[in-house]
Amino acid sequence: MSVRTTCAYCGVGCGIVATLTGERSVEIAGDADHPANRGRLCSKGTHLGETVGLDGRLLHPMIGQRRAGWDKALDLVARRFRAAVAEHGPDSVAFYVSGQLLTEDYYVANKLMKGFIGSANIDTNSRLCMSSAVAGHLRAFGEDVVPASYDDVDGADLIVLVGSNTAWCHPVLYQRVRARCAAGARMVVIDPRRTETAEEADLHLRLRPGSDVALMNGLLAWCRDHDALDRDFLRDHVAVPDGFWQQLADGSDLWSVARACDLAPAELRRFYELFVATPRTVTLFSQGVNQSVTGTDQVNAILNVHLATGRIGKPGAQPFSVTGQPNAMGGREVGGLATTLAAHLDFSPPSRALVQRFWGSPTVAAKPGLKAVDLFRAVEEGRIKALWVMATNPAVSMPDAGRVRDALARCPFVVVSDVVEETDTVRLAHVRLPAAAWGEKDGTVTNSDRTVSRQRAIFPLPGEARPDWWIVAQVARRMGWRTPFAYDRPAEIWREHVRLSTYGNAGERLFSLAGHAAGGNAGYDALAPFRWGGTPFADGRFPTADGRARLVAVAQKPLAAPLRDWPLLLNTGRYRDQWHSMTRTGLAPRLARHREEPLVELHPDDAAAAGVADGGLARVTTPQGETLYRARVTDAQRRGELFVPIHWTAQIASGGRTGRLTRAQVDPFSGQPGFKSCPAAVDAVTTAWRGFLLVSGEPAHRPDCLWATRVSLATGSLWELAGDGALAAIEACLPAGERIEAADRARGTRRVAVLAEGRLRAALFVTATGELPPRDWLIAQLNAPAAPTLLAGRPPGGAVDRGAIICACFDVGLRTITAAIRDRSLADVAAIGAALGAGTNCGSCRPALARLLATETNDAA
Ligand SMILES: Nc1nc2c(c(=O)[nH]1)N[C@H]1C(S)=C(S)[C@@H](COP(=O)(O)OP(=O)(O)OC[C@H]3O[C@@H](n4cnc5c(=O)[nH]c(N)nc54)[C@H](O)[C@@H]3O)O[C@H]1N2
Ligand SMILES: Nc1nc2c(c(=O)[nH]1)N[C@H]1C(S)=C(S)[C@@H](COP(=O)(O)OP(=O)(O)OC[C@H]3O[C@@H](n4cnc5c(=O)[nH]c(N)nc54)[C@H](O)[C@@H]3O)O[C@H]1N2
Ligand code: SF4
Ligand SMILES: [Mo]
Repeated sequence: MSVRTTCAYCGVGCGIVATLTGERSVEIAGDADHPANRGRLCSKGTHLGETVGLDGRLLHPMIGQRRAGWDKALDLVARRFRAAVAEHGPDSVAFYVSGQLLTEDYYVANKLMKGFIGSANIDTNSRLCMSSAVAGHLRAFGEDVVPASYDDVDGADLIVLVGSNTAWCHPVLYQRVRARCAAGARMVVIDPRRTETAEEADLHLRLRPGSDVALMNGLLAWCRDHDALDRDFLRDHVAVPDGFWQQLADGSDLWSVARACDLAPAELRRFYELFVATPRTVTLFSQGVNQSVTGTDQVNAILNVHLATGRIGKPGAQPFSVTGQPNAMGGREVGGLATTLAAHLDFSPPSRALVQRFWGSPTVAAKPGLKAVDLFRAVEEGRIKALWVMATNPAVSMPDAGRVRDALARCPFVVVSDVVEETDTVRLAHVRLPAAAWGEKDGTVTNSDRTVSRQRAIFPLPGEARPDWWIVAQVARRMGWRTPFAYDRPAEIWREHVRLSTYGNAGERLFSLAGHAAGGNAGYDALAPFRWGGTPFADGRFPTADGRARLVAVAQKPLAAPLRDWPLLLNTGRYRDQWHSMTRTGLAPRLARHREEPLVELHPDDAAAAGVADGGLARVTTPQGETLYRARVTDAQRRGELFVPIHWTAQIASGGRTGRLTRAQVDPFSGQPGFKSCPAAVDAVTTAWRGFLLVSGEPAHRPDCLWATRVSLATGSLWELAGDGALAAIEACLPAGERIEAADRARGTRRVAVLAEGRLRAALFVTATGELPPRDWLIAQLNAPAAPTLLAGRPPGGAVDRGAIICACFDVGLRTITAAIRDRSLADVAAIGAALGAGTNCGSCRPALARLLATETNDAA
């Protein structure tokens, strides 16, 4: 049986054909007919099948540590929310939801909070993700509409990627960008880091973090001075505030901008000239722009340039804010942010009246609710008496996450709906509700380019898991609103959502799903991907009162000089093969090996100053907290700037807890936190020993030492370790069995292998000063008959070490690739593919392959 569905992960929204191969196993292929990906998938999508097992799943409602029936759990939730509202008013309760809910789930949660409880205290993790883009769109266009589509990428001659590591975070869209470049388009990357995306750019502007407004204002001034404004478009379709051009003149000459951005005037000029010469330009942006305390201004600086040069609403000429989560866009459509009401309506009296009439509800929230950071502040201060978290892990992903965790621990009543049993947030819940996961749910998602697709169930619901919409509707009914929440299936919710989008909408709101509810339940089941909104702004009309877009005067804010105690800036972001807090990608062995440990990447000069060695441990400290990382010394970082990943949690590692480091400063318009730059310091951490533990299955207990990170394997788990204490505690993690041991006092090494029936069950390798063997061969020995060279950590014939896994699809390591490039004189990425298979499936590793080719050829020359 094959099911057409949509990927669980990013906002590209790739179509998948999933073929059931067993009770809980599935074969994943790209859907050749889906407009978002035309059959392609990245490493994460390709390996979705490794994440659908039931180990670690939350399968029953839990009250405290006790299993409870659904009736009991739902009654308790309804009673506690009702009691809080009765005693302290509607604003004493809150929902914190997620762009990983389906549209139908989201719609019901929003309806319950805003229309029936009567508060707008429902905010979403999209606040942390693209609320600055939303605020920027509202200021410029009057409605939160992303005008671009993926087809515009296919039609662009210049693609500018601002604050986006597209190759890693929107990989299938990135392949479309590269295909366009192969056909002659240019690619400019604006990012302080030399990412794999930047490595492939025709021009990489490594600007000073936070200087994007200066750069874009400089571009706009350059366009004006070089006769590149679209005067007709400005006259007919854009409102320009008084004094806009005079204000822009300040500090927008090439030299001042170059200084502000820490760029060479010549490279800046090259970008500006390229832009002026290329009418068909798409500027694609994401978190490097949004996640800033000046994020909304940065968005408007980009939109200003596109509006003033008429590069909007035309094929191949668009600003393009891409969304991160699979249904971030759907969340915006239903009004899941505390600052919007529903269906792109706001809290104005006529909008409220309209929505209230449509819902037939007793009340509608009168004002915007608390934005995420304020919401958790209210929890901390005891103003929120009952909180319901759905499909997000705020104890990890909120800024200053340690404080959020404390706030959750103090909240009188916390409900968490999740698919896994243990997360850093779930741990703090009074009631845990088992949600249906990807592969079990039915509904719709909207991707970055407004394409709505169905997610369809592949498996039956396991245990007592239920879809999120069902759980919310059940609570609503038990709170007394039976009829408005009498849904039996997601199709009914979808039809209501479609009707609301057209209700009292004679074209004032571009968001309309008119015509997409037809066909009843069967039509919903068969719903093919479609894009709403056509080509917005193609006629130059904008959804403002006067039909004009707005230029918004924005000025570069002064950037603070480094502080004495916090001389560095901490930048945070993503790895290619992990998704957020790793509750799902962390299960996939093939995804684990790209980057096994959380790294702090830092410039050689900063490493030298702090005494940090490549491959050693380093402590990153900020005013909020501290945590450890493995150090990677690299000139891909600018001097003075650190980069760390957001993925590792207490479930997986003792260190790498990035959320604790970040600060809760937000953009004043959007409330989005400035995750990308936080004052920080780094220092070296030395330990008495370093080692690794390899076990079939899980260790007897979790290794407890200064550094312990878990890596999923197909046959068990690998733990990278470092510490000072005695090894007895670590050895206690080994399973029982026949032991073979070796020790070398001089080098402080100790090696233990545990066998059962002659097969390797576990191994512990520790060293005080020496080297540790590569892990690959030993991993392959797990459960195999013990080789005589086990304790040497290498095969009888000598060393084979594939190195870090570059190609996750075919499991090809770095050393294998470099050797093949050298020995077989491979000249391009295609030749590597032909020789090793690497890069020929999902293509996510193609930038890495290109870089290996470049370094190997350089070394050879
Ligand atoms: N593999 C993977 N893919 C994902 C996700 C994932 O967890 N893993 N998550 C998804 C989600 S929800 C999101 S929101 C997207 C995020 O996708 P991206 O926005 O591409 O990802 P990030 O790594 O957060 O940050 C992007 C870049 O912004 C740069 N940057 C930092 N400061 C500045 C600055 O001041 N100016 C500029 N111009 N750039 C700056 C950073 O160096 C970084 O390379 O990814 C989605 N896709
Ligand atoms: N420092 C720093 N912090 C960041 C960012 C950054 O760049 N830097 N990026 C921010 C951004 S853009 C984002 S989007 C957030 C992401 O942060 P989170 O949303 O906290 O991350 P996830 O790990 O995706 O959490 C999703 C949770 O929902 C569960 N889940 C999965 N599917 C379902 C389902 O169908 N139903 C239910 N009920 N639960 C489900 C998962 O098990 C998991 O626990 O992080 C933000 N935090
Ligand atoms: S690009 Fe990758 S993660 Fe994103 S939707 Fe497509 S397959 Fe999934
Ligand atoms: Mo995001």
